[in-house]
Amino acid sequence: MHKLKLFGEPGWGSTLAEAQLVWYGIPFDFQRVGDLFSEKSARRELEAFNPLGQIPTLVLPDGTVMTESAAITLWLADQVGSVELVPGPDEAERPRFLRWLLYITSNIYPTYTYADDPSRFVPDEGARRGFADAVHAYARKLYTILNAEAAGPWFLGSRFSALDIYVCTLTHWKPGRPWFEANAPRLAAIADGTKALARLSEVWARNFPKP
Ligand SMILES: N[C@@H](CCC(=O)N[C@@H](CS)C(=O)NCC(=O)O)C(=O)O
Repeated sequence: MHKLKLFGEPGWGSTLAEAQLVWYGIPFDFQRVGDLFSEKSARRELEAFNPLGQIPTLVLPDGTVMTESAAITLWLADQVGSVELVPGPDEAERPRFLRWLLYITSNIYPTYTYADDPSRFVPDEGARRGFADAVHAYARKLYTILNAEAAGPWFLGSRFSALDIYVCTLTHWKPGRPWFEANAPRLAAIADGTKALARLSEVWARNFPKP
């Protein structure tokens, strides 16, 4: 039987899926896609599997393609029958977990989609800067709300979950670690705690080699 194949790029969104695969001990092949914004061929090759040209893209042994990191998160937990990263249906933390997982992927994640390369959405070159600034400001507001919801030591409180993997990954992106430390210190602390987990150390070393 073929292994799972994860299309990704170190430090990009594939980190979210990679960390969970490693956590569960699920074997997978990692296929680097290259820089999706600057390499046209990288995007073209990925689009054969995911027409949106986004990572993570996970191809299952039977050829089924999974995209959307939240869907992958829930599916992986189902596959292993584990509640380690995803609170189960009977757990009190389940509603908060689902709310904030979807909040991250449906509110925060699109700010990167739109502002990473505003030329895709704003034809007028002179308007791109203002658009990107507005989207970045909105992202900071979204992170401030997320920070206020973080219980500590983990996002859900005493219970570690996939949300902490998201927080650890996202705090490596814009608006940058110093901003998180100053404005979203609970998220920065969760990132530190998650980065210190021996079970994920190889994932962080591969994806975020610099501190
Ligand atoms: N909703 C998707 C978003 C994935 C996503 O935007 N990934 C970024 C990399 S961090 C990407 O592939 N961007 C390329 C693009 O938007 O064209 C998810 O949660 O998996």
